[in-house]
Amino acid sequence: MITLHGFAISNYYNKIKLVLLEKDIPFKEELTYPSQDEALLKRSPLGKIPFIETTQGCLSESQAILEYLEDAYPEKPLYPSNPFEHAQNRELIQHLELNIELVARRLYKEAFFGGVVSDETKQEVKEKVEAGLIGLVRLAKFSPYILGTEITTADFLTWVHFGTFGMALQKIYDEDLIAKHVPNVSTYLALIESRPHVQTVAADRALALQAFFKGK
Ligand SMILES: N[C@@H](CCC(=O)N[C@@H](CS)C(=O)NCC(=O)O)C(=O)O
Repeated sequence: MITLHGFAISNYYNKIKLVLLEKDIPFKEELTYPSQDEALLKRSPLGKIPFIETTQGCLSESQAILEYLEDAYPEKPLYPSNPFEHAQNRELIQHLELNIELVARRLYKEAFFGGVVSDETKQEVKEKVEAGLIGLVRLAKFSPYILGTEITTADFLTWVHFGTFGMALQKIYDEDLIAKHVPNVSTYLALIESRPHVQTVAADRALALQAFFKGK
């Protein structure tokens, strides 16, 4: 049985959890916080979460974990079987990660952790995130799923990431930048949120966020 380590406010954690649930892979969750303890560093090289524990050892880096789950549990595929379409799925995921999530992450210090981000950084991040969202729309089909008629990994990841950076963008800019650039995004998100496993991850995330902000 797989053990998923991390905590439910992390989007990287939630992305693995949602895929485990959607693929019907048995797993248990273990609350683990990032740390530089030697014991943790042996399981995740920079002491980050999430990581999974398998009978063969530990794996970190959420995208590598997803690829492993798809290869090791092919019964319920979440990527298209056609190699080009599979690559398009990864293309969208990588775009989302590199050109939006990692850019917006520079705001998290102020949006979530009580720190301060300079106005210069806020302006730079806004320009880059908006360009990233416009690029995402160029890749997306929304017919009705992000890359076509079937739900795929790209949809689950879009939902998870939109939830986290959407919250940060709203807090910092007091504006819904996702809705500004992604046409009919609320209809699309409602479609994804109609799935019971998505609702489970959303409910667990809401509880974890409540506890996190209470402790601030
Ligand atoms: N590239 C990693 C990123 C994981 C990551 O940034 N995890 C955060 C929590 S969301 C973390 O552990 N941060 C603690 C740290 O940076 O020391 C992945 O995709 O799994």
